[in-house]
Amino acid sequence: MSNVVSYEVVDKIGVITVDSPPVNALSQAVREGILNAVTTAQNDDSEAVVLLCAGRTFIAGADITEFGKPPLSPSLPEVIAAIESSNKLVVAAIHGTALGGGLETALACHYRCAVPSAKVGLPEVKLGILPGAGGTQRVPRIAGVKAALDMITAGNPVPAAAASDMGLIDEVLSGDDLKSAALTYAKDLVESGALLKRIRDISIDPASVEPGFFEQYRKKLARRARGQIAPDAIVTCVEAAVNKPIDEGLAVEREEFTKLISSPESKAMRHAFFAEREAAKIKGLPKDTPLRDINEVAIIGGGTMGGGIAMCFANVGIPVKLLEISDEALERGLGIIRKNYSITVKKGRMSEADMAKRLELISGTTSYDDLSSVDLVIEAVFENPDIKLEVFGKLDSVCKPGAILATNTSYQDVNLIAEATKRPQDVVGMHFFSPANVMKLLEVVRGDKTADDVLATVMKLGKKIGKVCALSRVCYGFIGNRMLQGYGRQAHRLLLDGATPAQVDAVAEKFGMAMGPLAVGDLAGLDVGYKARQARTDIKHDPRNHCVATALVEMDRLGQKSGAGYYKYDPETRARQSDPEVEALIKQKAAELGVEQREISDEEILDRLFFPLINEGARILEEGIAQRPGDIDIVYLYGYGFPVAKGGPMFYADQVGLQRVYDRICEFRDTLDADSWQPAPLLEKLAKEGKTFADWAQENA
Ligand code: T1G
Repeated sequence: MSNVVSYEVVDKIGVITVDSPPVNALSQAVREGILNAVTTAQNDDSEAVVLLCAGRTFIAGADITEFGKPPLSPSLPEVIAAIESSNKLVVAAIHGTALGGGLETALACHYRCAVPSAKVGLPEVKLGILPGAGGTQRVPRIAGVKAALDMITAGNPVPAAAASDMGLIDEVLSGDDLKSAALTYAKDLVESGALLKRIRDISIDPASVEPGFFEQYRKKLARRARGQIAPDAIVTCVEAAVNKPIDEGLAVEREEFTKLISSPESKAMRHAFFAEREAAKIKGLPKDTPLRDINEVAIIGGGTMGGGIAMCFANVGIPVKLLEISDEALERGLGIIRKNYSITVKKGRMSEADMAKRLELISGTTSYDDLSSVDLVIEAVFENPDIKLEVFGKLDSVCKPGAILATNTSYQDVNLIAEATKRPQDVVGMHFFSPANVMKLLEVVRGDKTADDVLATVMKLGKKIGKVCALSRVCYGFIGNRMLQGYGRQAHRLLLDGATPAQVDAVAEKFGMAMGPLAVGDLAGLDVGYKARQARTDIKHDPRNHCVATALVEMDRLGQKSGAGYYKYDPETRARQSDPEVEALIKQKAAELGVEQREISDEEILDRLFFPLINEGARILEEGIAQRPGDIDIVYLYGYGFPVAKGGPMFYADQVGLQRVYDRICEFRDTLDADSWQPAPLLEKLAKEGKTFADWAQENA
């Protein structure tokens, strides 16, 4: 039939098999293949048709690489219309993940069966678009309006059992042989005289939706939109599913889809999708680099970080040993883990049995001798270089040959740590972000001597525990925290220059940051930076970069945990409130340092916060600390709350234009502070050549 879609009749059942690796995306060839097969089936002796996929998954959606190119016929809506209007039963047989256009194709079928491990979802919102082939019209017709909205606006996959409860799947199959189970199911349907169930024939009674429901739903979404426009458009479409006949609803969906697909937000989110996958690849490392087996893990240090990391492994069934210096500290650490899990259980997101299973995988010890069997150790002790070196010396003496020795340090020199052992090739950085069981980013830090198979193993393992990995070479702060310094510095300098904390944070949050820089300082605790500054006696700290923060700590205003920092916090709700006392303090500090305060525009705040990220990112690229600009974007998207609708700092820079970024940095250099605003040579070069970071990535692929 075609290279990627085949059709055969088995026992009077027509079987359409899509075989288009890696994920059976709906490329033009796949669409055409399915359309031809369905057309053929109309006139042969088959009694029903089964649509299934070879390989690891059912259709994972539209082919994202075709976006932005001229449309090729047949369109997905045409294929879907052909399936739905078939005069013979069409049954979708799902394994792996039926996503986006894949699920929409399945919803055009008259029945859907799935193996128990299958998942279905409409993840389009994560690409800044919406289901464009009937998903917004068909899902509410079978699953109900609220369930459909929750599913489509969140974009998360739903497991087969839950999908069956929602009516999205008619039959959860037993057994592992998808094809034979699906054939049996199709034959049973034929024998029982099952009707051609077309979702388009269902209509929703508008009276079943409470008055004001959509308006309230939009408000709820707006609170977490952070620059995204697709969620609101999804509500518009689902509203049309309720109030209009299906063909009109489909037209509304098409119109909204067309608007979104060409939006800057979607372009940014598609960039993020591919950058995330690219970041997992290490340049120069062959795809078939052998991996080390990781069957047991140990964590040194049972604090918030160590405990969170332990949970990541227990969550995927890997046994973890937690090492602490005393029984008391160990009990405290295990207690925090138990508390974290029980909160999840209380929220209804985990069963008691699941919690018990995970807790059973986490054991405690106070003796390094217990670590002789583990395959990976992650050190998560204090950021004190002497303690870290001592820990690695001990690990070197007790761990078996070939065990991977990782440090979770945020700032220390991984090469120095590696040299504390006789096996520097086995030492690597695994920099988790707090809370480690929640935050998606894992910065994998490659020491000068880290072995290839260690890197490959850690990247793979990172994905297994649900993290998005990005590789960094060794430097102070690695990619993320190194870049953050300029951002934090400018937030502080803006205060001295005349902006208020609320103004600075509001600009960052309007841009889409999860939280403004000063509010983040309060959340993390202002004492953290204070101690870090004190520990760095090797450099001279300019008071203009920290005097207000330092004064706040010395006034015991440590941030949220002490009820006040840059802001005052409501003890009940933790809502932040501007504090005139802080505004007076800022004025006083500015006067002491001879800084003349002035009115600061939002535009200036925006550029002064974000351009330092870009400038340092350019240095990081040039020095080879990061492999690609996309890797830097991934670090910021998953580790620092950068808005995905902006694609990450380097992608954002390309959209603003490197010439403008460069010019503005030069202007700040000349008018504000020459030390902080030296343009990175790579930025200057690309700006002068009229190029983008994306061009650089291509030239250096
Ligand atoms: N199009 C093109 N390439 C894709 C792709 C897609 N939809 N999905 C994955 N790939 C590539 C990916 O870049 C990678 O390539 C390889 O496949 C393996 O992916 C009309 C508008 C299915 C859960 O958003 O969520 O349908 O790096 O590493 O971890 O409404 O891929 O190897 O060269 O992620 O096993 C909606 C996106 C599209 C699904 C598998 N669908 N994909 O995860 O492998 S919009 C999606 C995924 C749409 C309709 C519309 C995951 C996966 P390379 P991987 P994985």
